[in-house]
Amino acid sequence: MKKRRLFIAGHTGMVGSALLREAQCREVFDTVTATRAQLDLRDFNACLAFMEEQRPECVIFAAAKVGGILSNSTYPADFLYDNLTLASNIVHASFKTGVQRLLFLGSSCIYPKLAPQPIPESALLTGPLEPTNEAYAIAKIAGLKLCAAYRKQHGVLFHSAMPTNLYGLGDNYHPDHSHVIPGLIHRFHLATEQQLPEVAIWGTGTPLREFLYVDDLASACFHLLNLDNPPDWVNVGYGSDVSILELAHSVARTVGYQGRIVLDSSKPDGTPRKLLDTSLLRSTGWTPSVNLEDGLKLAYADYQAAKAANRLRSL
Ligand code: GFB
Repeated sequence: MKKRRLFIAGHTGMVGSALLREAQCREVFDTVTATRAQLDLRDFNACLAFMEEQRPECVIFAAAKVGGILSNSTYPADFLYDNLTLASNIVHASFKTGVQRLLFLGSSCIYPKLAPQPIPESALLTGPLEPTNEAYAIAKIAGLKLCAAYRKQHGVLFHSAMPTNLYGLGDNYHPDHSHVIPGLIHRFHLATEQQLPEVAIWGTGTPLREFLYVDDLASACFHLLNLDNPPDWVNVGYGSDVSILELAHSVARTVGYQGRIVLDSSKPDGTPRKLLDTSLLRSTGWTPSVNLEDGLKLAYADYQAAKAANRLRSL
């Protein structure tokens, strides 16, 4: 059987590398990738030349400028410009070179700050966004709408998946720029090594977050690529959430930290809750398989291995 030629845009990031691992297990794909040094996805002509040369039939769009709450709120221009540019370049170059199918990855932050919980897909554009990640959210909404518009106007199968907060192998462990799980793994690990009596977590500890292990997202993406008539966008979540304080205790247990957990209320909380309604995706036959406890163990083992090999990502 002829393999489908698949371009994974952004294969060196946490999501892209999970997609690459999953694609390599699925023998139906012949996977194409390009490092940032080989291809600057913010350069439209370079994108077009690459796609013309490689001629993928299918694209998964995992390239993005991402970061946690502090990074998003400190660098809104970078988050908006980079992500808008990536979306318009990759979608348009794919269309111009005859790509038949494209899956665009967004984020649960596209929904209004005070959306009903769990958040259905229909909540999109029904209210104001959470200010700490408005720039990123607007770029992701634009990307989703771009795919839907190309599908409507040109009949190409460009569609989107909106994952909840992700974590897992190859995460970014920068102390300020990372998301909460890698941020806490790093902080609790150092505190254990240095025998510190307490660790501060950001905000009030009360926000609720849903976390999905990145390999589950990768399996959901390939599931979506196999649907004949996928929704324009679909939520990809775990199905339940935890408070940030509960999460901090779980990370402390995973790392083996036994000191106190205190709150640093000078840092922002962000949106109070963002639990996705995943009934649409589940109705197509997909469910996640890694629970938070197991996922944290896998992520911490990866952190330790990366640290020992001096290849910890800290961007
Ligand atoms: O993961 P996080 O940065 O993303 O923060 P968001 C989640 C919650 O954890 C917030 C708290 O309430 C933080 O205040 N938190 C506690 C910490 N300690 C820490 C810490 O050490 N580091 C971090 N980062 N947070 C992101 C968006 O929002 O969600 C992105 O900024 C993206 O755009 C992502 O969409 C999915 O869930 O608040």
